[in-house]
Amino acid sequence: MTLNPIDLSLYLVLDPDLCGSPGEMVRTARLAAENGATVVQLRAPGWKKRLWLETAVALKSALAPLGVPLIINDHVDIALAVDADGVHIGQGDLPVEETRRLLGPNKILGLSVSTAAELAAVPSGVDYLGIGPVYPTGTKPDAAPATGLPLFAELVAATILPVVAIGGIKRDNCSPLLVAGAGGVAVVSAICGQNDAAWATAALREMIESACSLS
Ligand code: TZP
Ligand code: MG
Repeated sequence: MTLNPIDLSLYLVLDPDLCGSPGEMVRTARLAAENGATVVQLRAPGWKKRLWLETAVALKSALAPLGVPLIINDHVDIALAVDADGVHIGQGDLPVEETRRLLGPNKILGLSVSTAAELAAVPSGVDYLGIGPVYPTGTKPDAAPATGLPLFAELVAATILPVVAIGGIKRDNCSPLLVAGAGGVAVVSAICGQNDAAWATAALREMIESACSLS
């Protein structure tokens, strides 16, 4: 676990298909980090490990000077190999205990949760939760059913862990999630594949700031 709590407020999850290429993923990440993204996660289901490694190295070089943490989806070995800031796992990945043991005490560990039962089963060793999908999403075909805002709010209220909301989040629907207690919003298609990723990020950032000033 890190001593400094992670700023989850605008969490970009990269998508290779929407970005178009590994190089475009790195460019998107840099533009987002320069325009208000506070965390970047490399997520690339189906990629071979060599491409994971090369892209993670490039992302780390782009993000570290900007002070934006790099989180690796699923793969503890890649996170350790590139000295990334942490790992994000889902319910079907290595369990939290094993992931934490491999990762050591000083890296960030995030866990995806979609239901009250999954939330009740979260063990210690997790630094933050990704809860969702909150809204329907076309980006992750195997995603759990959307929680909707009322259940999302209940889940946030039932945990002391910082929560980032994910799934179908855009500029026009992010505010209620922050008002409900989320520490931030995670987005894929609201930034990846947008014509102007810098503008898309800055516009989301503006909505987040105004929602946070309400809550
Ligand atoms: N996990 C739950 S929903 C999702 C992930 C990775 C995809 C969210 O993508 P989008 O485009 O922000 O709806
Ligand atoms: Mg996973």
